[in-house]
Amino acid sequence: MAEPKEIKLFGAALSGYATLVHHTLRLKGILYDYINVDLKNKSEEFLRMNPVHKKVPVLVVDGKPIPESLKSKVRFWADFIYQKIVPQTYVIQQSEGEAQKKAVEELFDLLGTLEEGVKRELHVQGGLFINGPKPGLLDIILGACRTVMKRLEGQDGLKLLDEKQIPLLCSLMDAYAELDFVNETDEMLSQYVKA
Ligand SMILES: N[C@@H](CCC(=O)N[C@@H](CS)C(=O)NCC(=O)O)C(=O)O
Repeated sequence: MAEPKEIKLFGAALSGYATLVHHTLRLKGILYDYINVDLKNKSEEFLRMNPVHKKVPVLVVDGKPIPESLKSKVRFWADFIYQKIVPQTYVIQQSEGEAQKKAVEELFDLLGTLEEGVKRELHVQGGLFINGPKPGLLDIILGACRTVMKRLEGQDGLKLLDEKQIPLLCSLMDAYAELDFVNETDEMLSQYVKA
């Protein structure tokens, strides 16, 4: 498992937003270096990390800065999965023949867009999960989608998750599928799935 090597937090002593990040890291037992930023005289190093908003906190994981925008990016891609990918799996379920083929092609396009977006905007290099060694909100949403897509693959003999087309998403989803609670849930639910 690739653990992030270096975590830095740029904050300010009186920043409530930064305090929240300190608490979260400590609660999760994550070790980090703290850099206190003088908000009246921001260092070059800090400005390089958050050149747009120039605000603390900024979390830097293996050199990759994660300012507040992460929250909206996660929300954006979570919404993309909810609004586009999940409904598309229903279209596939409810169609057959040529129409189903076309629906599968459309799903491939959506998954390709998601793959690129996650790679470009979110994935911490080498991380088992999107944000590093532990699964986060988007991993949960993706992982839940995987369960549905795998069921559809088994039921309809389709190939929906192709490692060649979406290698990053497949590796993230496979890592998620190894987690105990995922398997427990699958096992519990499988009794309700019609053969
Ligand atoms: N929405 C941001 C708010 C961050 C923010 O407002 N930070 C303040 C300190 S509490 C800051 O860096 N102010 C410096 C400035 O605006 O120049 C977040 O959640 O991270």
